[in-house]
Amino acid sequence: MHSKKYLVLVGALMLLALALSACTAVAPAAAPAAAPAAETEAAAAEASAEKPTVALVYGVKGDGFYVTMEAGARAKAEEMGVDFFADGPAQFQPTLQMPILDAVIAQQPDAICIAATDKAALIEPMRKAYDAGIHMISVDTFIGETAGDYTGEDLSWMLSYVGSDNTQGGETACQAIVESMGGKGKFYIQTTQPGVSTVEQRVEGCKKAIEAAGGAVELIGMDYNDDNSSKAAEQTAAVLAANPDLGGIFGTNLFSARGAAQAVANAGLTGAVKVAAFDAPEDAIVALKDNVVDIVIAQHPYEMGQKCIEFSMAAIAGDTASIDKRWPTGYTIITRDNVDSEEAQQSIYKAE
Ligand code: T6T
Repeated sequence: MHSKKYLVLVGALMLLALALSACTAVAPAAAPAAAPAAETEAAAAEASAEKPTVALVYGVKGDGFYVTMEAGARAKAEEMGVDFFADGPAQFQPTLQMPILDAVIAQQPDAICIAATDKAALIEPMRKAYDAGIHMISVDTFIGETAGDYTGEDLSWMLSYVGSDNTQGGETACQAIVESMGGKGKFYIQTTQPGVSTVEQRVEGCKKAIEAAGGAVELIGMDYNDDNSSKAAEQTAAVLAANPDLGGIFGTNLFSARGAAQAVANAGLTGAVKVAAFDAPEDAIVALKDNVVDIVIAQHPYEMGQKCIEFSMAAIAGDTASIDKRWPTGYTIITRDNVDSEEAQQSIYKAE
């Protein structure tokens, strides 16, 4: 499929070159040159009508993280002359994301950037896209059991994994909370679902930070909220009620942290329970300023979207050698000390 489009493009360029040389080298024979020029125009028009197309399949609709990623991808696509479209499920669920991926494959884009909602369930559907001749790139989440390393044989058909270093992010978040708890006390984690690569790694990183406290910090529990902040708030409220001496909470993503922060504020425990929020929607920044949240880990979803378009275009042009199999996007760590800085303000996610 790619080759057909690009043969047309190459053909058009060759015809254009021929027409130009006909105009300059054989200037007196102007009349016969008119026919090839007309043909060239038609071929060029056909080629430009066949601009490459890249699709983004994100994790869930209306999540500021993916809204920002889509904005980055769209801006880069416009800059590079790429047709772009994006879609994703109403809930962060593989069963809802798979039919969307199938519908995207049916539209035959040249490349797909995808945030897989489950690291196992999406492998076969994504492989189907690759078998249909579509270049495949992971954004945000990865698939498989190799921690996002696509250099091995099994997943070598995946071009790249563009996303945060989530283990490191989780460790940074929890180190900060352990420190603000004075290195001791009870800790609780709010997370989304099993099988989601990003939040799994954040939990892993957080546990490292807790273990580094040498037993003085106790992880009393972890709940799954299904990416639902109301459920996260209810679960956290129950834990707070049962553990009035809780010291710290890690919310592993936007919805987990939102629910945890609401529960802490509702229980009148602002300041007494330290909260780390992964992701940076506007309300996390407000909670930080209000003392409800103590650290916000802002990912760089806009850059993820941009990078994915760049890598897609390199692949479409046949230049896979220039594509990094792993492209870690960084973080902006936001605290009350730097929240008003330009960098922190720029890293706040878009709401729409
Ligand atoms: O934290 C992000 C993303 O990195 C994760 O994979 C799923 O949740 C978010 O989209 C935030 O809601």
